[in-house]
Amino acid sequence: LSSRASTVLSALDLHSSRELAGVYDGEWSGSGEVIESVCPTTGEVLARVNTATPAELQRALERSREAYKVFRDVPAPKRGEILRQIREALAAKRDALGALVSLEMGKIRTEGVGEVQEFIDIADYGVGLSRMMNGRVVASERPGHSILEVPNPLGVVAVLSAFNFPVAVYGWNLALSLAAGNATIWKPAPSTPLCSIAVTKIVSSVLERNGVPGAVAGLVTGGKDVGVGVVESKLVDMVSFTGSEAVGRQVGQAVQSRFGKVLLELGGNNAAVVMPDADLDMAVPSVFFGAVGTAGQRCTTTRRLYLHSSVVQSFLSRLESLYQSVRPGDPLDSATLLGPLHTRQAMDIYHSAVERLLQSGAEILTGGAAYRDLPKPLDGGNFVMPTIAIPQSVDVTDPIWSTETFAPVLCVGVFDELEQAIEWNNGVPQGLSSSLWTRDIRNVGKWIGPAGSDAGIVNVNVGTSGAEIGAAFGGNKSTGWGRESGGDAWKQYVRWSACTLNFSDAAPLAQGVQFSS
Ligand code: UN1
Repeated sequence: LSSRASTVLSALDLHSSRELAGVYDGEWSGSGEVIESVCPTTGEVLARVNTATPAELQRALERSREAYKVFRDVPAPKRGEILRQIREALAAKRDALGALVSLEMGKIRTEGVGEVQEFIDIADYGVGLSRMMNGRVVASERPGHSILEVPNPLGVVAVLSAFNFPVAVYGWNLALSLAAGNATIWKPAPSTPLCSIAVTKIVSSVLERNGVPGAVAGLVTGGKDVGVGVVESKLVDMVSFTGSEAVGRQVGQAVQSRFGKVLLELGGNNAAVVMPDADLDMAVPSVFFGAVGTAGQRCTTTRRLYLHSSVVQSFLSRLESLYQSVRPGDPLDSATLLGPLHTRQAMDIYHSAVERLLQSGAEILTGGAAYRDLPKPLDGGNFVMPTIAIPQSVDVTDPIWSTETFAPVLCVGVFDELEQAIEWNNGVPQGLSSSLWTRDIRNVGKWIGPAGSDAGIVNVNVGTSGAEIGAAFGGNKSTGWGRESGGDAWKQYVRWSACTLNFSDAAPLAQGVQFSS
């Protein structure tokens, strides 16, 4: 192992000299297919992980169910106290975990650390929530009656997370699910097993210290079979899935067909709209971060840029020079702004998107190719040039505009009226994030109102990516309508009981119905 990688792994006690166990259900196991964690920056194999066999998966699911039965009786503020300790344990390892995210996923260090911070933040939120998951008392129409709406623990929540946020997305779910009194079982992306093992070690040590069954926060690594096994299991009450629209559709249907609950966070195809009165000193660097940050691999990445005709020249010349100044580098190096794509397949997706643009007659303003002749060890990495393309026209039904390409490819269109830009913003299947740049309050009103952006995230003078945890995160339409982290998202992680209590000496029926002879 390179010293670059071993420094990061040893800080978290992940020794890759042997194969790592990839299943945790109170005990560590894993004797299934071996998956490799490959560093996207260098191509180095970081570790081999033993995934779950079908029998190990089944046992982990059963243990989650048993753990739920214990944990649901722990008072919510006590659960919050455990979450507070998890928060402290994460904070103590913040930089080390952030570096691991950077090493294994490929995002730059500050973003890796930021992602761990997001977990810490949502844990804080969950601690507070543990004393505020209030139900309601509803006025009854019958004398001597009360109606309560009671949030009870739901059961087992499975979290299927994507490679691009290998820590935070699990954190959003775990914090709420744990506060709500559930057991959570995590099936991470097969390409980021180390992040999930490191996080699970930190979480499970706190659980064990508190005498709570480890399967309250279980882990099953693996490929598609493990994912399917989790999704189809009746032992799982809710499946929270983050990933592509194609897989999300299968997950949604599978869970729905057994009447489970499902929470989907699928593709984003997010637009930034720049009005004539926008402050370009803010807008240009923000669009740059939104489109190039995380090498274009956030669900919230800016993929479409709609410029008012009066700002096209100045905006694009400034944006282009930022694009040209950016250099690929080791994401662990604090000077790097551009890391690699996560996998080789992502490079293929990037190349075919560029190819499709060229075939349609689009102008490639900058980028359009992989980097060549990078020095060792970066020559083994998945580095591509951030790309700005100007298609011949804006046709949001064309795949150029309507598909999410998980790579740094930004398509530019020009408009004259805000209404036109909103129509384009809303014209794609996805509806995750959107961003308007203006100083005119009238534009703001249109943008956030009934005829405005139909995305779940509707920003003004703030880019499409980089949301805080306080508001519910998620998108509409083919993004799947799911909401995670802040806001009212916690209400999905409980089973609501509507309880009508009769304190009177009579048993009247509702609506005045008479049923006596
Ligand atoms: C994702 O890309 O799946 O808003 C999540 C953001 C981050 C989370 C993104 N807080 O960009």
